[in-house]
Parts: sequence; C-alpha cells; structure tokens
Amino acid sequence: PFLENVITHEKFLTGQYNTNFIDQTPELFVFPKPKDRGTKMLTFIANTVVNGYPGIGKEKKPLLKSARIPQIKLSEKMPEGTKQILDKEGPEGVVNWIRSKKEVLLTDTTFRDAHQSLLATRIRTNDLLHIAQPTAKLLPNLFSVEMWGGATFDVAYRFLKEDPWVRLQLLREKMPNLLFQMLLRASNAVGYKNYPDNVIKEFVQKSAENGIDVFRIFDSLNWVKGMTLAIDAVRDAGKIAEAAICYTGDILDPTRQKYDLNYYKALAKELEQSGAHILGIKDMAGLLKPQAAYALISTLKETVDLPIHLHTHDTSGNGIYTYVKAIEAGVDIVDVAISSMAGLTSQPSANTLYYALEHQDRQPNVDIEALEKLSHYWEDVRHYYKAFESGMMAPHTEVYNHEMPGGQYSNLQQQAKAVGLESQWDDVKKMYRKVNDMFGDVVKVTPSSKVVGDMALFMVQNQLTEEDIYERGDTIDFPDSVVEFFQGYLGQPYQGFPEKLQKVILKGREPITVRPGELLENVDFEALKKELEETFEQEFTDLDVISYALYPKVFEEYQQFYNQYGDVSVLDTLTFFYGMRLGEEIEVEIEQGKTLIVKLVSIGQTQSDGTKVVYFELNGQPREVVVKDES
Ligand code: 3PY
Ligand code: ZN
Repeated sequence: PFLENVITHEKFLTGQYNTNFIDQTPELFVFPKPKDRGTKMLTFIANTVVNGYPGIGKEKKPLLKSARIPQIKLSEKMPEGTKQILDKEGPEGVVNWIRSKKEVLLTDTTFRDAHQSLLATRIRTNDLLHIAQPTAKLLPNLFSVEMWGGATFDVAYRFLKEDPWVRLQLLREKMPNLLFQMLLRASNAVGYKNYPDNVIKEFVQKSAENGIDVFRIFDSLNWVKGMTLAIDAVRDAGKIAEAAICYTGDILDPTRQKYDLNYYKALAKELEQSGAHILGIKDMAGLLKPQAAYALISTLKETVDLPIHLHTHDTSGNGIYTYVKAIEAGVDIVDVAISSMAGLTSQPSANTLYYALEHQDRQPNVDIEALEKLSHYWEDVRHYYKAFESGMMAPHTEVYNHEMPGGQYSNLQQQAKAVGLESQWDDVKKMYRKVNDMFGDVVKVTPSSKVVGDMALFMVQNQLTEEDIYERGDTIDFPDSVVEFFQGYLGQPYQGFPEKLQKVILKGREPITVRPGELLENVDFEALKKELEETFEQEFTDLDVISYALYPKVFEEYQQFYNQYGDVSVLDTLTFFYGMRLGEEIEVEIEQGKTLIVKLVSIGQTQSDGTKVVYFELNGQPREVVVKDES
C-alpha cells in the first residue's frame, strides 16, 4: 500500500519531487480503509495459488489425510501439574518438588526446539493448538513444555505471519497445568545482538505475565556477566531462572584442554551464586558423549546444590546413551521430544527413553500409550512441512568434528545454497571447524554460531585460506557480524579473543571489554509506540512495542502484511503453504463460532497489466480477487 501511495501521488506522477518527498508527504502513510476479513483472506489464498509461498514456490498442494488427534474427554477435569506447584509455592516449591522425585523428569521440546531443529522452526500455531489440550491432559507429569523463545519469535513474524505473543496466550489457555519454558539468549533476548538493559527487563516481564514460567538463560560465549541481568529479571518476575552452561569441546579428550571439567565446575558455581534456581546444561550441538555425560553430571552434582537439567541433540545418534549415563549420574531433568519429532538434529525421543529405562527406578513417570498417540499426530503433521526438512536422514557423526548446533545445520545449509555453494557444503562444514579454531575455539550457539557460520561461508565463497586472512586481511571487507563479534558486542569469549586475528579484523577499531548493555541507551517505549502509531495510524499494544524494539523491520513488515491480508494463522497449514486446488472447498474458522466456507472456482489468464483474476465462492456467493502474477 505504501508503494501504491507513492506511485499514484500527484507529485510523483508529475515528477515534482525531490529526496525529501517521503518525509514531507505524510499522506503517503495513509492507507486505504482495510478491506473486510473475507476479502483479505481470499487475497492471501489467491496470491499463494498464483505465486506460491516463499521458500516453497508454486508446488502442487499435497493430498494428505487429516492428522490423528488423540481422543480425550473434554468434560473431565484437567489434571494438576507443575504449573500449580509454581503458582502455589513459587520457584522454591518447584525446586523442592524436583528434589523429591526419584524418577527422571522430562521436558517436552516438541513445540519449540524439535521443530526449530528439524523443520526450520516452521510449525504454525494452528497445528500446536490442535494438540495442546491432548498433550496437557495425557502428559500431566511433565516437568515442562518448551514452547517459546529461540528462533520461534522471529520466525513467527517473519515467515509464518503470526504473532508469537498470541501463540503464547492461546497455548496457555489450553495447557493450564504445565510449566511453560522458553529459551532466552540472555542479553540477546530472542535476537542476534545485545539489546539495551530495559528491553531485556521488559521482555522478561511481559513474557512472564503472558505465561512463561521457566526461562532457560544462556550466553553464547558462556559469559556470566552477560547473563546476570536476565537472571535477576526472571527472579523479580517470580519465575524460575534456569541458568545454562553451553557445553562445547570434549572433557574426555586430553588434546582439548580449554573446556575441561574445571571450566564447567567454575561456571556452575558462578551461576549458582548468580541466583539460578536450576542449572541447565545446554549441549546445543550434541557433543556430550555418554561417558563424558557421566563425568560431567556426577561432578556438577557434587559442585552445586541445584537441580540439573540436561539438554542435548541426537545428531550423532548417541543421545539416548548420553541420557542414560547422565541419569545414572543423577541428572534431575532431561529434554526429549515426542518420537515422530525426535532424533537427528532434534532431541532424543521420549518414547525411546521410556523403554531404555524400563524396570529401573529412574524410569520416567509417563504414559507410553499417550506418547505413542501423540506421536501419531506429529507423524501426520510433519508431512505438511515436508518442504522444510533438512534432508539429513541418518545419524551424523561428523558433528563431533564441525560442532554445529542442531538448530544451525539446516539453516546454514540453506544459506550456503542461497549463495550458490550447495555443491561445496562439505567444504563449508570443514571451514566452519577451521574458523572455530582460528577464533580460539569458541562456544558456538546462537548468535556466536552465526558469526562462525558467516565467516566460514565468506571464506569458502571468496576462496580464502587461513593464511590469506593473516596475509591480506587489511584488504578484506569482513562480514559485519564478524567485525562486531571481534569488537566485543556479543560479550567476551573465555580466555579472550586471539589478538592477531582481532587486529586484522578490526583494522584499528577499538574493541570494548565491558558489558555491551552498559553502553546502550535505554529504549523509550512510549516514543516507540508513538512512532508506530504515526506510521500505521492505528493503535498498538505494549507487546507490539516490545516486538518492534527487538525486531523493528520484521515487525513493520508483519504489520503491513497483517493490514493487507488479515489474520492468516486461522488457515490450515496446507492451504497456508500451498493455496487451494481448483474446485476445492475449505472451511476457515475466523473466530469461535464464525466459519467461512471458501471454494476456489477458477483462475483467469494473465492480463496485459500482469494481473490475474481469481474466482472464488465465499459462503456460496461469487467473489473475485485480482492479484499480480509475479512469474
Ligand atoms: C537458539 O538460540 O535458538 C538455540 O536453539 C540455540 O541452541
Ligand atoms: Zn537445542
């Protein structure tokens, strides 16, 4: 609509404009009155039918049966769970409850990390909502459900065109008995850079108010100084602060001394002193080998007086063995996913762990039949997202060499493809490891992993070797993320930056050594709200404003999309990604009790102005929509 306003403006048409035209022409920001919901939705569907969905293209809509949803008696009361313990007894009550349990406790990551790691974070709220109540009802003994944070925030707005806050609120209603857990990148919140302190505090507060109970807080360099503000904010909100150590290297490898047991012991102590309620071990790449898990967990159990929560990825295929050893060593909670969404770059399978520990005293207290039923649902739903599968089909032990996090593997692969390096993927993986070593062997997890990935891609793309970097670095324009990393804007790596490389990359710029938040000005939320309201001439909530503070461009684009197409989260996933087949009829519940019946009747020829007319029936009435054919 903005572009339309520009190209139809009198001044523009008559050529009487200069570079201030946009700033001095407020009416450019006055958009036409929103169309009705039905028309907006038809326009979105028509667009997908004609032009395809970004990332999928114009693919035929697959014919799939509807997903098997476990039958539950809605009239029966929802069983109580960990959420009630937190609400009644606070974080300490939950900690005591964890200590009282002999069996290993489970966090189900299916709603977050599993699909972040297997399906590029693309699972839509719609598919989560259908299974939310059955999950809460069938698995009331879970410790928590990880369902927010990490990449889900950004991807919801950017690709799924839905509001992550609404996801949180809707799921909260359907799952009132279980603790909701999110992944918080400490000072990077749910983004890729450090934010001002008041943004972190406000984000934590609002997340807590809207339903998050457990915050797994990590720093991408294991820099505790970067974590304490977030830990304090979570404690202030009355919620559970799970401070996590990111596991890297191999404590049992005598040739890798940088991250040894003493390193992890010292970190654990520091996090305990910083106010953590739970100690998280975040093995984001799945590098923690079984015997190392035993050594690490038994040592940490002696080092701190906190429950320990272990997270791994099953990339190598060793995940269950690692968990069994960690459980033998006394770990309190482990992260698993429902079987059909588990394994490979995702978490180990809950169902498999159940059987691995059968007839043993630490076997999880979970209903295996329930797990199998939930697995049927996800098995069916996963087909909707076929376009986003990574292509990894079997255990991948190379991970012990490149050390790429589960959530990054498919992402970097896509990035490599986008810059024409698809056939050199093996070189990119090798270079990723090389860059890690050049950087001084760093912790690699969002966003530090992105920096390593950016540098690896850059070097392969420009055919640069390590020697080239040192010899002609002064003539090389390094990626922004790499420069910012060496400036200290993501914090300080353990044992510092490699000085020689830092000099080459910074080219005379001074790095910082303080916490980046100390240098960033607080955000004025009122001013941001005003800015948004002026741009869009509509009201915004405080939640919109915090999203805008985190992701200004992504949020604006989402809002423009929303104003044009309405709430597309109500569409079923196949229609959202693939549009409709000719003659197909679908039902769309746009709000409770209000359903639209949409039939795609025909698609006209492309006209001389590049548009197509798409003919629908909406609740039995003929409707036409004109869309631009982008092909
Ligand atoms: C994230 O930050 O999104 C991660 O999952 C890191 O492992
Ligand atoms: Zn993970």
